[in-house]
Amino acid sequence: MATKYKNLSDYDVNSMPPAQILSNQHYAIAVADWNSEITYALLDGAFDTLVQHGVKPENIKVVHVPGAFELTFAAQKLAYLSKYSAVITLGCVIQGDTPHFDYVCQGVTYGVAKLNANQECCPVVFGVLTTDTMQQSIDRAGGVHGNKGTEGAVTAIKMANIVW
Ligand code: INI
Repeated sequence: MATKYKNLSDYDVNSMPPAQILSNQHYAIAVADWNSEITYALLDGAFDTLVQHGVKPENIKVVHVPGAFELTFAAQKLAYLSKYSAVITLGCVIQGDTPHFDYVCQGVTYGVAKLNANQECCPVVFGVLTTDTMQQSIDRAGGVHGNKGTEGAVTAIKMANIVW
């Protein structure tokens, strides 16, 4: 498992673009309200990391959707506005007693992957936790394994600032 080797909040600060550049960029975050005790911690991690690197709080659009399955629609809407340097999706899907988990995970994973393959307005970052237990999610939402939201923000900044 990846987090065995990497803390989600660890990154090389020196590899980030200067705050001066980021202060002129707009970012969007789509966050699912399912398992909000987790996803709001991811939101804090993503938002704070963007601001820490120079993005102005007023240049960060946050959109709430009911569940992870709805993240694709929100991300598509936001991406096609062609206003944001990147869109970050944040969600938390936890294994239950039925195959519903697999369908939600599959839906959002495929949806975000498809968005990245089929549009060039901006990158869409996958900040969705898919875990077997609530504890595994807690550990990745500001716990012992860091914060997936922080990783999402760092990824968004890096993707948005690649010189092609
Ligand atoms: N949505 C989540 O974000 N996390 C979950 O763990 C979850 N579970 O377990 O069912 C979940 N389901 C709701 C789903 O994302 C949609 O909102 C729903 O199916 C309506 O489209």
